[in-house]
Amino acid sequence: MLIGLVGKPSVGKSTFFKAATLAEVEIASYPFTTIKANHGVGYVKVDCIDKEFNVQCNPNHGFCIDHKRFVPVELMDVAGLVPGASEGKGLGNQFLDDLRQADVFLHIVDVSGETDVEGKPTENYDVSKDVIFLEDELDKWFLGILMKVWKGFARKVEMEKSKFSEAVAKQFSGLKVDEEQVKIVLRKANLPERASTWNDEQIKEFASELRKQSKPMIIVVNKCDHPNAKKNMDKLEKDFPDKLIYPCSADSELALREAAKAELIDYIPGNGSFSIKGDLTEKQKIALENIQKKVLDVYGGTGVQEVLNLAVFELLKYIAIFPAGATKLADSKGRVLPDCFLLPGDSTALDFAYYLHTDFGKNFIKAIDARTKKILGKDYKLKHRDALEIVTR
Ligand SMILES: Nc1nc2c(ncn2[C@@H]2O[C@H](COP(=O)(O)OP(=O)(O)OP(=O)(O)O)[C@@H](O)[C@H]2O)c(=O)[nH]1
Ligand SMILES: [Mg+2]
Repeated sequence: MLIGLVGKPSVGKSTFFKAATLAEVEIASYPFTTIKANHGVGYVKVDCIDKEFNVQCNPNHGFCIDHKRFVPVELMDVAGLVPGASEGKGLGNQFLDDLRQADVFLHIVDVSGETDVEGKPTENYDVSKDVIFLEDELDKWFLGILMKVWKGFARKVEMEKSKFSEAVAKQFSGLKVDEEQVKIVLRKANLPERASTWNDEQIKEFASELRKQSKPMIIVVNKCDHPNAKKNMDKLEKDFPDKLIYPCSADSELALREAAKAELIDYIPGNGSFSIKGDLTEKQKIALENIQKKVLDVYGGTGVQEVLNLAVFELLKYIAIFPAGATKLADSKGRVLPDCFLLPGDSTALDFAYYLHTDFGKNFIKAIDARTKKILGKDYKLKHRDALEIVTR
């Protein structure tokens, strides 16, 4: 799974990325600080099941603090996008290509209203403009890819009587479009049956809907620590009542995670408070107090962890599954509940077996629920935080 961070320059994409991954990336107040895409590992937060079993887990990947399990997800931070990017403006559309493989987008916007459309300093900027231009650019990007092959493609599909959605998914697999998504778009968009008869407007609508379906998006309202945040956030919510909008202060999250890493504070990402444990300078103390007062007390958290969880569990509807022996929770090396995997929400016990290993899938006999010891068949529909043993021939 890949989460892509998008947005105009200087909104805090790299700050969000660094807060989530603690990777060393460049952050600065001038536009186009990021040129080459950054890849890193962030985490989603899951209530660990170790507590229920009265054990402490030892994760192979990620970590667990206070029975909160942090499961790795891949993150990508790209260069800032400006109007006309799909035609090569700004840093061009090369980095749009970096975003092809993303499953979900976090559109980072700067709620301070103090950066213009190109990320340069300004005042009273209308933040809603960013939502419109960015989605428009992404639509143009999809349309451009579609149009390169459209004429021949639409006719060929009709001639061969291929299933249209299957053919589109195959043609655009590089954009991670799947057949189900195309079907949903066709149901929603009310387009004529024969694709070769679609006019420009209809092709445009199809591209836009396909983009929305295959790259769902959260509008991450960053810099919510800023004095203008409330006013501009209210406007965004009024202008876009149907969009998923979430407040965030990437800068605050970064400060908290760095302080925790330096053992100055105890802080669990996503929590609404922290406790001081090291010797702080007066400056550090004031900075942390400000984060508590202006961000955590107001929003309940910095928003970084919440947004990652929203993307994976609400938008993409993934679930976390723990492989667990029905009689033994440790692996052969003695590691307790070493793994936690993220699977699509509609997965079955058999899908899980195949996910672990093809041989497990092929030789599947049954699954056992490690909590209840109940036997589950191959069609059992997995639930979030299930703990399962797969029994094979
Ligand atoms: N007040 C405040 N400032 C922030 C926050 N997040 C980032 N910033 C500041 O915004 C500026 C731009 O941050 P970057 O993370 O470099 O922005 P970017 O979107 O990656 O920018 P480009 O790489 O140029 O596209 C920096 O000065 C950050 O310190 C935040 O939550 N609050
Ligand atoms: Mg950047």
